[in-house]
Amino acid sequence: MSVIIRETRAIEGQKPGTSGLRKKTPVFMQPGYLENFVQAIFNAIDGARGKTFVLGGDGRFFNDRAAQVILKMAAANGAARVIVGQGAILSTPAASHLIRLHQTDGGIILSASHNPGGPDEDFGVKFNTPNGGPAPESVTQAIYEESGRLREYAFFDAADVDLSRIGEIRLGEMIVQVVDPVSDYAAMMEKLFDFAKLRTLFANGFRMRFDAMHAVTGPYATEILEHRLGAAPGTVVNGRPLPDFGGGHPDPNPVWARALMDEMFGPDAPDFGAASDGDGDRNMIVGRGIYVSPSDSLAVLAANAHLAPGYRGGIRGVARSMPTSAAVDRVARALGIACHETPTGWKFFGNLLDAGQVTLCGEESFGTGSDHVREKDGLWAVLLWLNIVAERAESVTEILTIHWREHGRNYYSRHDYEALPAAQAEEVMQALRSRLGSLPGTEVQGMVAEAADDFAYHDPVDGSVSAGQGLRVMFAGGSRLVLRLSGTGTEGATLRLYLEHFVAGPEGLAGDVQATLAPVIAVAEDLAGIARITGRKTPDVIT
Ligand code: G16
Repeated sequence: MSVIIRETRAIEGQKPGTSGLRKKTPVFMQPGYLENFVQAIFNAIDGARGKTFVLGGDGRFFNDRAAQVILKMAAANGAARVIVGQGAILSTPAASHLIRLHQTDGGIILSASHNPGGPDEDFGVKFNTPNGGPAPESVTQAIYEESGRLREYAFFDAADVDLSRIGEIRLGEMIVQVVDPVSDYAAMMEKLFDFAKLRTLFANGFRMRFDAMHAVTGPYATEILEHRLGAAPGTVVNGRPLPDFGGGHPDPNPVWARALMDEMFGPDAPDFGAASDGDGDRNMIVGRGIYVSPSDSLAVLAANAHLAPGYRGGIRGVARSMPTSAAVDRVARALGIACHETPTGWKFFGNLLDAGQVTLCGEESFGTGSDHVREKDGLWAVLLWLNIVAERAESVTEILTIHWREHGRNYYSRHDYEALPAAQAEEVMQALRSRLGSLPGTEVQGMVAEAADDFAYHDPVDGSVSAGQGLRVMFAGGSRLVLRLSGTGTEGATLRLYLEHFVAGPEGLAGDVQATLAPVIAVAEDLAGIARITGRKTPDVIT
């Protein structure tokens, strides 16, 4: 067993996006590719010598192989210890928690999140910093520069480490500490939520369906919901993680979690439905016959968080990504707390959370979380919802309806156009960008534009500026459209159009979402010309 230095060519284009580096699995499996990126991570953080890291992933195809490579590279780079989930499994929020719990020097998470997995699908690697959160732009930029520069990587030539048993194993000088992926996370949830109350809820016949989508939350949800809270066996469906997620998209939205939606809108719907994604950081909440949009979910959680033990003292502030609806802004105003608007990407919440300026944050892309970790957290959101349902003794429909009556309703939808030729997507962006300056004060199809810009974020904590984060047009009365390019797709370009329209109520709170948004959709076509430029008549995915 020895450290060997292997040559690698610098591989172009390994720029980490909104959530680490995501590529097709065969790209990651090319000789030296994963190794190049991992070495770049170590180089970018001044080496791994003497450091401790967390390692785990969502179990998708190549997860196990990649974990072995990373362990051997960590050993060769002089790391002192790597804490790894049994079987190389850790959900993203559980990894974030372990980084914080053990005050490590960061962690490497293997996942392409909600993207499909398998030999021909997607794989991903991301680095989280010692605060437990995704690396900020300064770090991802340094990794990118390193990956284009380095010519060799260090590798420890040894047999694979047995990750199937909990305990400590030596790999050269380094200690590999294999831990149960679920127990520390479950213990944290017990502290944040009223488990006794939730046990009573289930004991009294409350019925729930949790769709783990054959992804990483299966074991977490089964342990917490069925074993610790006494939910009926079978509450968790698709609970066995599979390397290809059973062939589906592990993406908890009405399109990809169709079976759950059908059940929740069917004749024998349970009281509560939820789903989580590949790596466990996203969530979707569905009531009996009612879908809760992620933006509304964030607003309801902010308004009711004080009902759960972990947030009894109230919340200090909230943050949402720019494309997320302004529903939570209205709650913040009512509570008299600050509301921050950040670019898309969980990493932008990190500074605000670390500085204690916000307690809850969320994104339209099915992400919600709090200061308990530095990632969005799917099961956490589900448990907070359950805690609120139990405390209020009301259904999801009642909670949402009462919320809209009090705060008004921000009708909201996102239209995705996937796998577009990059030049076409850029042409659409440019069509709108070129008109931004002339829009304010003008009327487009009967709607008055009040403001328009290319969103730039000024981080109030470290003063950094992130420009070019999405084009937005705000209309009188609280309507808005936003256009941006996805940072997580792996095939061509994905264009996202976010649509919003505010109704103060009490009339018009129960309208059809797409019909209510029709005027904003028409204005978007007028301004950006998506159909005209791309030839696409309808979006690929509507959420
Ligand atoms: C990642 C980030 C999220 C972000 C999303 C945006 O999600 O972690 O914070 O909202 O990407 O994706 P896009 O750029 O495609 O709109 P995840 O769940 O994929 O890690």
